[in-house]
Amino acid sequence: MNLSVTEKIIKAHLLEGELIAGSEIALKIDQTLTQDATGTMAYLQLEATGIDKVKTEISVSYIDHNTIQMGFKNPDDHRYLRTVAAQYGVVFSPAGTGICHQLHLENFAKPGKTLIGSDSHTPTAGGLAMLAMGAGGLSVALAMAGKAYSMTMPHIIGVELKGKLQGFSAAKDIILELLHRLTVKGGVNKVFEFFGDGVTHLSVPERATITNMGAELGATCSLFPSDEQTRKFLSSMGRAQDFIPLVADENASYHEVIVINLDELQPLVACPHMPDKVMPVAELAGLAVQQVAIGSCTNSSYADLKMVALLLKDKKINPKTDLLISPGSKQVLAMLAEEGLLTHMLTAGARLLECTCGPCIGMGGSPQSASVSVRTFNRNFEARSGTLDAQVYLVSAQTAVQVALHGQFTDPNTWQGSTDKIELPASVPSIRSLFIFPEESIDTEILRGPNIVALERFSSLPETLRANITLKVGDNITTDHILPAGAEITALRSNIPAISEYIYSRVDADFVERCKKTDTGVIIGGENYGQGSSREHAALAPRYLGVQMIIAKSFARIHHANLVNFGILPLVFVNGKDYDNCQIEQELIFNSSDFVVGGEFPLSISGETVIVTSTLTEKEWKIIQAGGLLNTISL
Ligand code: MIC
Ligand code: SF4
Repeated sequence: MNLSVTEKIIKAHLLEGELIAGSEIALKIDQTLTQDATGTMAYLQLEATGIDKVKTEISVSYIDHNTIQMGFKNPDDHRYLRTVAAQYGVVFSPAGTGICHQLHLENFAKPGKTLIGSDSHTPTAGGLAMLAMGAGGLSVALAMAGKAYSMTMPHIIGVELKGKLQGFSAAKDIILELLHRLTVKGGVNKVFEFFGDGVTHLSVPERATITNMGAELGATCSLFPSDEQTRKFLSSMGRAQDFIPLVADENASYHEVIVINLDELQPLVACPHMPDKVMPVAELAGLAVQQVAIGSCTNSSYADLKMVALLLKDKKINPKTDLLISPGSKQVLAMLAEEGLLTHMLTAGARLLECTCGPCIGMGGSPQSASVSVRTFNRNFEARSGTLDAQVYLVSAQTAVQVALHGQFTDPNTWQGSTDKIELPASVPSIRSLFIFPEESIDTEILRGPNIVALERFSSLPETLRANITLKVGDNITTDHILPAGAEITALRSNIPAISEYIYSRVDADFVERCKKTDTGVIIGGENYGQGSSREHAALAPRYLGVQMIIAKSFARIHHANLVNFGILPLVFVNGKDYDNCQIEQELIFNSSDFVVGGEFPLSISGETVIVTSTLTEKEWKIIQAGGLLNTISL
């Protein structure tokens, strides 16, 4: 049988199931990663499993999302994460060391291995030929505890890259082109596997930009083969021993093949407020821009930032435009410093931020009111920047630096400066000594602060569920809509009672009060409900508020899994008109005995029969009936 790279990795890790798209499979997980905003919950859940030490080859806990430390909450969370890591054998990456995905790529990712991470951009490591997937914190905790990871066997889509990027076109434009063609729901339950002569010209960090933002397609993950570029990257990182060659067999078959001709690709931009609202940069020429932000797990590598520094050299950014730069890791920062490149950035007028997520998740760096902010990031959901009426555009680092210099979008045909490709040196300074490996830790007990509130177990699903519709929303609702980010709210990630007060706060200010007035709630959603961030709080906190069912037109993959993990029943409308008829406060009655795995079944809304279905497996239905995954675990 001729296998793709994806199939080879899945086959080597398959514990249950078969390589049949759409069926349920369970995989052995080699590595995990967590970050602080989702990590506290993941480790509280790991503690609840009662195991002594993690059972993975390596698990890493990164502090990169909330490092603002206004008050005791974040520092307490960081201390908890450091001490719990030592206890359970997890590598700890202190605040400021870098962004989880960039650091993981540089230090731990290995071709052919499996990785799940409590962050939706975990597929970044697919740039190094890993099967790397985002998941909820509980799923990651169970993988750390040695449990198999259950998922739907994805359809494997081949993306053939032909030719070579020209001029100022960048890897970012390849993924923007895919988003343009497929939309933010075009990748659900699919893996995007890249091949073709165009692949050989892309460095690992460029590949990682693409696999990172495959998350915006809703994809399970994306990945590249392990080839000469992979070998070069690993050897620069001082990890030549981690290289294995891994390419698809000749004539490997893909469910579908998409072809992108790199020679013809021009600089692209995703317009407000969705990553798939893509158009050529040239069409926006003349639009004034008040802020440019360069960084995030998508575009903060050494090559990205060196290119930015060289284009800024001996120039000044436009005085009406603010330029923020956050390097992806201290390794990148140290290299820029050693080569004198920071000077070019600083003297051009850029502001240098810490090596963290920063403005990407509204941790500072919010734009002015009603202004235009151009970012090299991966998400431009409304209000995510922290400024409700800001217009956020997503571009490559090449485009961003041109915008900062001109104070507006301009036609790429007029851009000046070198387009030479920047290569990583053969060997780069290691920052591994900054990680705290468990054997080196001096922490002997787990320290918690008052903001860290123990987990609640939820009750099982009753035979007859009577509930009221507490909210109705439209298509493409993101987990940022459900639970906004930003410094103030993210500081409450380890405190479910407190954070639940913010659920849907920017969509419907009365939602929480409405939930409090009814015992059990139901949310009605449109297509692709729950896309975006993996934050399980977007399921956990609604469950805490009494939501036990969501009926939507379709669901995003990670959020669907999180709903199951916390015992919320995700159902799908069979007839679109039933969605139209639903209204807040209507009463819903559902009998568990009517449920059919893989089939259609009735429930009643306001006395009318409505036919629904679900994509739940037998196993998932049992988890929902038990009131969530933790209630079913025996280790
Ligand atoms: C994001 O980019 O939305 C985040 C913040 O990294 C999230 C994780 C979180 O909400 O903590 C993600 O992508 O999963
Ligand atoms: Fe951090 Fe932004 Fe990447 Fe999420 S998308 S991990 S917030 S840099």
